[in-house]
Amino acid sequence: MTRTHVLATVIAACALAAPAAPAGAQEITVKDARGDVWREADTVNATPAPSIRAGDITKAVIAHDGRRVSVRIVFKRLARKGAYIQAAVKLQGSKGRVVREVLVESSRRDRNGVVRVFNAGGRPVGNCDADHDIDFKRDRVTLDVDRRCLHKPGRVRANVNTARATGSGIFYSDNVHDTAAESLAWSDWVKRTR
Ligand SMILES: [Ca+2]
Ligand SMILES: [Ca+2]
Repeated sequence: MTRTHVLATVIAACALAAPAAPAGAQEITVKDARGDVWREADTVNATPAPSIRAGDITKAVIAHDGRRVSVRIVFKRLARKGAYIQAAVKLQGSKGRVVREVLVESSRRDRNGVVRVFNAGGRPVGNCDADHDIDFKRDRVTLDVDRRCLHKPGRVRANVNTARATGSGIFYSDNVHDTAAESLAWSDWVKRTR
């Protein structure tokens, strides 16, 4: 799903509170560089914007226990409440390599944000229990899904890309894996704890 596509998509009007990763969950932390935000005037042309702090990821924590897979994305500064922000997190389970994309978005209309889950082909996945939380004060976005959405894998890994948009339609993007504008990389695998 491209960002243009995502922007054009009507945001559903529902918001759920997301619990933090349960104590004892197996988790890994992926650290990202600071000052590696990109400015994207369209879906093709991107230029480095090292002075931009809003939307600059500093780390992501991926956790996996017997029930849920969660990803917490921490920013140098997230955005002002009401701005359009997007966290696109792909999760892959080791069992059958099933991929789900968990998309969290907030906007002026949906300040607390919404979460939706898609399959690898970009089609919505029903019957997948997903929660999210956008914490503007602590500059973080958290999401989690029932691991049954990934066919109960023994290990999972994640790909994390984020973006925010200005009122004039300029995107600023970052990912947790490298200093590129967008990344297809996967994190290390995260085993489940019982
Ligand atoms: Ca960063
Ligand atoms: Ca980065």
